[in-house]
Amino acid sequence: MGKAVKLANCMFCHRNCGALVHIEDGQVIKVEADPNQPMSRGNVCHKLPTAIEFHYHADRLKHPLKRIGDRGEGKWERTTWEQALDEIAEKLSQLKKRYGAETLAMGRGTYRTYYWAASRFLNLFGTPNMVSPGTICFCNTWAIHQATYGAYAMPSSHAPAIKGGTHAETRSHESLLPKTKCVVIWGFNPIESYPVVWRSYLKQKRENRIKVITIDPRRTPAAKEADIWLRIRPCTDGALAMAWLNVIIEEELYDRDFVEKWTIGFDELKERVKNYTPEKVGEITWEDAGKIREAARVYAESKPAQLAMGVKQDQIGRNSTQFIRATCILRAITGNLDVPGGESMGLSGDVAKVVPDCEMDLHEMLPPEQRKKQLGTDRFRFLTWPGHEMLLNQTKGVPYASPPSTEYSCLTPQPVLWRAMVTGKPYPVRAFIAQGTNTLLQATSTKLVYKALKSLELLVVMDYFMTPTAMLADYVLPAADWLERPIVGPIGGSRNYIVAGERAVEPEYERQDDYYFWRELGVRVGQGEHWPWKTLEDVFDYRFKPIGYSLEEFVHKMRGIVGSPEFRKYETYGFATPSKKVEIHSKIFEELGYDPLPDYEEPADSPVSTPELAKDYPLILTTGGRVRYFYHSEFRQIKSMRNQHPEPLIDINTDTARKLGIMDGKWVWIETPVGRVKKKAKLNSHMDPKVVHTQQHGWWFPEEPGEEPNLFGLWKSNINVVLDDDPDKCDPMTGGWPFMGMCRVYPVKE
Ligand SMILES: Nc1nc2c(c(=O)[nH]1)N[C@H]1C(S)=C(S)[C@@H](COP(=O)(O)OP(=O)(O)OC[C@H]3O[C@@H](n4cnc5c(=O)[nH]c(N)nc54)[C@H](O)[C@@H]3O)O[C@H]1N2
Ligand SMILES: Nc1nc2c(c(=O)[nH]1)N[C@H]1C(S)=C(S)[C@@H](COP(=O)(O)OP(=O)(O)OC[C@H]3O[C@@H](n4cnc5c(=O)[nH]c(N)nc54)[C@H](O)[C@@H]3O)O[C@H]1N2
Ligand code: SF4
Ligand SMILES: [Mo]
Repeated sequence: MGKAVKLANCMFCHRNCGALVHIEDGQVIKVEADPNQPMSRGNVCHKLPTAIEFHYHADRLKHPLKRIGDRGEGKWERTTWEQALDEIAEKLSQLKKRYGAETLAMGRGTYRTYYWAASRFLNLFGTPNMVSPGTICFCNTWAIHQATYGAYAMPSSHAPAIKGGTHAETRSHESLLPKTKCVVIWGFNPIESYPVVWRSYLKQKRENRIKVITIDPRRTPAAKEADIWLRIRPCTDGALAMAWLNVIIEEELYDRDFVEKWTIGFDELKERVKNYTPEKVGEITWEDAGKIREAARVYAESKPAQLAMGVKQDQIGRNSTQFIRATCILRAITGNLDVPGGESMGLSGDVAKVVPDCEMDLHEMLPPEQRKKQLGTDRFRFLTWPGHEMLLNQTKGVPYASPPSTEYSCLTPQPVLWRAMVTGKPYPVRAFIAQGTNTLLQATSTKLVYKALKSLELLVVMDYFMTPTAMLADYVLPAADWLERPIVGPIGGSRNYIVAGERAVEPEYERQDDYYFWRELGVRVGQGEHWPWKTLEDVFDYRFKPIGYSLEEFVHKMRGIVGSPEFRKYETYGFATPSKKVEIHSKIFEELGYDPLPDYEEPADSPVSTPELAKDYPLILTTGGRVRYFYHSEFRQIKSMRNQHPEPLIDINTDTARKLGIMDGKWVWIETPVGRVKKKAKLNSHMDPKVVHTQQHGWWFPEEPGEEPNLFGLWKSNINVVLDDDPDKCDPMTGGWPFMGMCRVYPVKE
């Protein structure tokens, strides 16, 4: 077999950095950064070298498994793919006959695999119910950008090669920084979440090329480095954004020309923000009014500037959409939209020609009557079919704006799905397929999710490892990792580049890639004509055809393409919104029955909105700040990572801890009205005395027994066990649930 070096792309996270995979006699012997992949250019993170440990890990799933004991009992028999797929297809057809296609729901995770294939299957099958953390991570943001200015605003690029990734980093990348004067690091901690991005900020900052404003309740490295650090009360970001708008409008720091020509609703906004003086917002956010005012001025006066938004904007519950709307408007009225060094929009050149996800998903095949059945659309109308259809329509005829795909902006809100599963209302949901998601760990209200999954007639999980979620399944299917499949990303329309890597090795044992699953299942339920491509390689040959390449040629000749930066495209085409302008007053939101202007609302649980609750649960709890050694619930069994961070931690103010009898490094209970879990205390004098923060969500213990009731220690330290996803506490437009709440903390008695 000999030696080979394969040009692969990493998919431990959605940045898709280039990797050189050295193979000897069929074995992977070395994985290193590829200096020639144009997005990463050799700049990778510490996860890449763990690829071999991950790939050959003894606990990786090797064969399809079928449950033989009670659900959760941990009794399995080995089965074949053929048999598993036949049986799943048969069961789905039965359930469809009995309850309608909508009885099947699918859960996807954060981007790690090809979810358009799942959408394609679901749209053809006839169910509108896909759930995803996308509702509280990026997909909402993407859709809100689309509603406000018709396309997603990402970093403009004028460097020879773009570097970027999803989410916060796409709005803030180093290749833009040569012109950028100011970066606002908002609810974003890139040293842990995107180390590669952090390195570039730090460099620019240390060279005095950018000003940094950091908005975070914790003193993160970005807060330490910042010119201004605003330590706000969690979830009051919306109020802060309104105060910035107040200062920028009152002091006339906005781009008058742009506002007059290219926005609608400015005068209404001017009225609205009058209420939000820095003094008033200082009281709401627990931050100094003078600092709030100064930060707004620095942002508005350092042109061009970028808002590097982290995921927290998506996770504050009730006020999330309106807060994100306010940041969109900040960007627009300060003249930072679609300018070099600011944030550019849309796709260009060959990037725009590759067949996009929104074509691959076959959304047009889902009949109108099935769209109407999507759970939650009576209440959460924006990130579901009603809003999705409006977003699809408005992009028509605007070449740089790509229409959204179903798996991006058409998501059933999770809290509604769990309730439908448990109650059978408004209709029975009897089957769930989870792929690339650890449902029991990522979602809040874990007890409810558990009950929902236990109630099903069919639960299929496709994953790398046996997880707590997989323990409850009827079928557990072994997934191919990124060494075992071609990785091409991103062609969803959110980023103006595409990078491609080849399959480095054939899958070990009986692992298959996720595409195989959907195709084979599709063929078995009568969708055969819609799945012409046998392998992922065939799929990408098809998708690259418009630019004249096969996948193999693309990988070896191009490796990646970067759309040439084109700025102020709106001057030619207008914005892809109903009014062709930036919609400060949003017609889409108005038509959907929501407030067309941004505003602030207190979180459902807070010292202000629930003072009674605060008597018993006096501390504000915010969760999930990333730890570099893990990726959500992943890597807990990867020794080289786990050794660096063996146990779950909670950050707590030193004085608060002393008063509560809590010692550094000791176990504490974190209790809310919903339940309690334990973590180790990490004392910190910079935290607000009334705020605690639990690091990296998704804790389970693969070393512990998996069968019920233990489920790999699911109930012990998983913070989502104590958080509440009551729809009344969610964002009213998207159904986004809060990853925050109120709690009390006390020592665990040995
Ligand atoms: N409390 C709290 N909870 C949070 C957050 C928070 O900040 N606080 N953050 C939320 C956010 S932003 C997100 S994005 C979600 C993430 O939620 P998820 O994306 O569901 O993340 P994981 O829990 O890691 O589950 C992913 C599972 O998929 C498997 N997997 C990985 N890659 C593949 C693949 O290619 N194919 C298949 N079949 N399986 C694969 C992994 O082994 C793992 O078991 O969590 C959310 N949960
Ligand atoms: N190592 C690692 N990297 C990851 C992931 C991972 O699980 N592990 N997940 C990936 C994914 S899918 C995502 S979405 C990104 C997320 O990565 P980031 O966007 O960086 O998000 P977090 O690390 O959750 O939180 C960022 C900061 O927000 C602060 N914060 C908490 N509450 C609030 C609040 O109410 N307001 C404000 N302004 N700040 C607040 C926290 O203290 C924290 O420092 O990371 C990606 N990268
Ligand atoms: S940043 Fe993401 S894609 Fe790049 S090496 Fe690290 S885990 Fe892999
Ligand atoms: Mo995320």
